[in-house]
Amino acid sequence: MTMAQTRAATAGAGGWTDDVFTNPVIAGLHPDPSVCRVGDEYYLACSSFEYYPAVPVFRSRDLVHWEQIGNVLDRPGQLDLPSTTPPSGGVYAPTLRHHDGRFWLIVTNVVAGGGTLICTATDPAGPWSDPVRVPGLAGIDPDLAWDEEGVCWCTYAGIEQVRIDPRTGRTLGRPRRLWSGAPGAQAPEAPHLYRVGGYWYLLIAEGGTERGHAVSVARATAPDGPYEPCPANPILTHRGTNRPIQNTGHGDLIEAADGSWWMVLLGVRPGGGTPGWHVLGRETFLTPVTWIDGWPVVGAVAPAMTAPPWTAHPVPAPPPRDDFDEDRLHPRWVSVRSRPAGSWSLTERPGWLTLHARGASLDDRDVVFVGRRQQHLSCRVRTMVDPAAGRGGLAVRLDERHHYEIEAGDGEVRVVARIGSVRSTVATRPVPAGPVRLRVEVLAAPPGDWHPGQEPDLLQFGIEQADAPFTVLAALDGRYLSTEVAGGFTGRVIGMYAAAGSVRFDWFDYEPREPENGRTLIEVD
Ligand code: 6LW
Repeated sequence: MTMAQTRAATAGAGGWTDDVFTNPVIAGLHPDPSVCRVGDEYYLACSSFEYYPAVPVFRSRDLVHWEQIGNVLDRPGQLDLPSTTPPSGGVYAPTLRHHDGRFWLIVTNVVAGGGTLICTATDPAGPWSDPVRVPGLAGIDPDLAWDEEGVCWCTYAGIEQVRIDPRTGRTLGRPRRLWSGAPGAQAPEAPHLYRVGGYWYLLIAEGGTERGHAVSVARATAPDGPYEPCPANPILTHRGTNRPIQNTGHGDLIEAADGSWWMVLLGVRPGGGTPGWHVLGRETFLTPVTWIDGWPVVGAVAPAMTAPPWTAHPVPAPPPRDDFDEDRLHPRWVSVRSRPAGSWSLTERPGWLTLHARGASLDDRDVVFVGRRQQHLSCRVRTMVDPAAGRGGLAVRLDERHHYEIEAGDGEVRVVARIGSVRSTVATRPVPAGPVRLRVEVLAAPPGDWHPGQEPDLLQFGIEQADAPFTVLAALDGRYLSTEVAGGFTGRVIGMYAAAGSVRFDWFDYEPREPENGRTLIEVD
């Protein structure tokens, strides 16, 4: 990799210089992207698992710069994730389409009593309708496609298909097996169905969402087949390569306003030594598609790629600091499973976010937590916490069994690490009464220093005081907050929490950092 490519690989979300854009276009925990176009605007939705609100929705004018405009399931009644929802359960793999003047979103809620849900909206920023349930559908990764007669075909993992009435959720007829991808390949899933020219194309993922992930395609002259597999399958995979982006799969195709074709897909950026740990979850990437002999052809997905000729619509990045001065939270803020009224307030102390503990800690499924996805391999996260009436702080979380936090309360701050069944307080420090500034510095390992056992990143936890800009209390190996260690489908989320009483936060600041600066190690004090 050249230095420019290395920069691009680690730069974060959808930047661009001259004629090059950087992948991922939506960094951090944003997998299973599904995209549609209305005129010259693009809309994209992706998975959210146990986080609430669910199914983030983005808008773009160029497929490269994306702005989050809302969430599909963002009010109780639309979605109630019980505390029995396991990590990586919940809401995943949506399909977003525009048909008949409306946006349609179909998604699965993978919890007992969940199932397939369909929501509609005229404005993709919301409000979205209450979900219509599809009780007759027994598979994940549902897709919706309409034929010329207006018949709606729902295709899902397996790969199976059934006609449905998307307004009522009623299935019409019996599901039929369409195609299962390559013989012997695991997990045929993520189907999307498109009419292009004289054919119906069935795009699927196969090989599992780990390093073997791939995209394959088949075509037919009718939506229900029979399907003929593409002789060049898989049309995209990075398996067995040394490419910096891995696990590429779960794609969705889009024809741009200028007639060019593109694929959005998920991938990961593993770091450190062997076997490589990815810590940000599965992210959304963009890559061009051409058509040859009636088949889509997809090149390898690179950290820096030639931008679409019409790429010129940067989206203003949200300010790094959230001062909690507005009367609502930005849609990027997520909580774990739910955000019950009464557990949080922006008005109790104006200009502060107040969190009221519910007797649960970060080890529990109903912790009171408000956070955002970590989107950069290196970043600095700070918050000002007032623990006068409770105990809480700043956490980096993968799930209930994998998290690091710095917590203030009872006259001290402490750094706690939870890794699987091991839980340990690794540092404590007395602090004067009053608000405390907490900081987490995430330092990506520089690729040049590679050795087999190297950690993907290092997380420094500490406090900022008037006479000491950053006192590091603990530096912890990032591999234990990676998907390869914790398992599951998610990635890191960094945020504020209350473990006891009422804890108030004046501001929260998330600042991307250049990985090259990252290794300016500060000694643990
Ligand atoms: C999703 C499946 C997959 O349902 O992972 O990578 C699952 N693909 O299609 C969860 O995101």
